[in-house]
Amino acid sequence: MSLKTIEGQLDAKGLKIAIIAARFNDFIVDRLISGAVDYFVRHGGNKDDLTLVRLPGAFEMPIAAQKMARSGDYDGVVVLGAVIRGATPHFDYVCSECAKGVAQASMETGVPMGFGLLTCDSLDQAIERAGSKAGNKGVEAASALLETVRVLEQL
Ligand code: INI
Repeated sequence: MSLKTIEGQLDAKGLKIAIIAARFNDFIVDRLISGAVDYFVRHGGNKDDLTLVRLPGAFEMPIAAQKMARSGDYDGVVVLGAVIRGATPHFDYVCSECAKGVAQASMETGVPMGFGLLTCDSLDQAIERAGSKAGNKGVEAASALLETVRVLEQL
């Protein structure tokens, strides 16, 4: 039995992508940005079709994601940041508002968004996910976005 299946090709050719990145923990986030940019370019994307927006922290990213998605100028948005747990509950608010806001912006606008927000208990965990032991979550977010853009085109 053959099953009708819709899948996305990992081809970034011609796509206009917004990359929204936090300045907070920039030495980690810069590695996520490099990973995402490298991924798009190695999958046929043009660097000139990528737009990078820097914002203070993860909390500010959803509003920019929403505005860029609403502009109609982008096929997809990838959000990159790193939240590292401190001594107070601040971490929980920043993580949940960022996740909720990005999901809401994506659903409202119909523009797919890759969610590359590290939510770590320690700096070591963040380093591991920014291009070392546990890979690069910027690459994973870029890849998930690309696949989703190409699937949505066919639905
Ligand atoms: N923002 C981050 O992106 N990462 C963090 O680890 C973080 N911590 O831990 O505080 C953080 N806070 C700032 C927040 O995103 C806002 O920029 C700030 O509250 C001003 O609105």
